[in-house]
Amino acid sequence: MNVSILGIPMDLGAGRRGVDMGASALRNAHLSRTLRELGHTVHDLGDVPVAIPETMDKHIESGLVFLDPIVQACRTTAERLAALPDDVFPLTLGGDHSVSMGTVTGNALRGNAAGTRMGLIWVDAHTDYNTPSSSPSGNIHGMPVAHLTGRGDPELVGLGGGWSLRPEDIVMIGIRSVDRFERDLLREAGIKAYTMKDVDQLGITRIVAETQERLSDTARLHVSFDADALDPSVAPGVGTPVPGGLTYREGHLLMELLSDSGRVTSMDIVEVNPVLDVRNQTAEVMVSMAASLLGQRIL
Ligand code: HAR
Ligand code: MN
Ligand code: MN
Ligand code: MN
Repeated sequence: MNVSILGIPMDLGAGRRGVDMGASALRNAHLSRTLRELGHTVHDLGDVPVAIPETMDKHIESGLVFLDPIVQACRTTAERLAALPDDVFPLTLGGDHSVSMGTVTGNALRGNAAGTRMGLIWVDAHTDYNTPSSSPSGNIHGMPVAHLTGRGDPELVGLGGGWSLRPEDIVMIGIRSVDRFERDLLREAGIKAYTMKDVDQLGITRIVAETQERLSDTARLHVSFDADALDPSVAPGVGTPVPGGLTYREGHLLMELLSDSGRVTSMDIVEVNPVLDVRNQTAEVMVSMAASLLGQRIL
């Protein structure tokens, strides 16, 4: 496969600094070499330009922190991805999870498949379904999925130029932190979310089977993997750790089974925070997750 790596070194959507260095940490953990060793052709397209928070006022517009520079970075990201041909597998590196408004939009509008239904598998401790009015923090990384489905700030919603994701084409896995009003919005939208209780009870194998069934009407799948979906013992380098996450093997099994499906056409790795990490462990684990999604097997 032709894999194109694109970094979005942005922490403007998060409540604390550091995930802007995530893309660099993932490259440092031998991402390209690992994927080449699997037989892929890998091109690193470099980074999308992102404003530095210290150079700006922390302007809060209608409850949103750093709205303008986030819109800009997401727009550039979406344009870069939409311009890539169909046979490329884009692997996008955050950055905080607000980058996924750009990555999901860009991938949905990419190549000949532009506009056809794309399923979104959101692997995360959080549902990221706040709107500007429901958000307890104003941090945009808690809001990308709501905006992708057309609710929230008009500029962020408008990134797709009229395109938006259908709520029934989204499946979330690893969930264990949902805000009060966010829960009502999720229910109202009818988005399927597998909590950690579901992971414990059903297991990853059944969850992936159900997910395939549910997303069978979509033409392709995008996997957005927030490192905080993993248990903090496995992935300590994240800004918003929540106890009780996916084990190392659950994370890998999820990637291996999604890889077996042959339907995944793009992936994000987000929320890796090297400032809080232990000897780049989290970046290394996330590189191994990407390798499993891109075909690495034990035997
Ligand atoms: N729900 C909280 C908020 O909206 C925090 C969620 C954002 N944290 C993440 N995203 N890492 O998955 O502020
Ligand atoms: Mn190493
Ligand atoms: Mn997230
Ligand atoms: Mn998260």
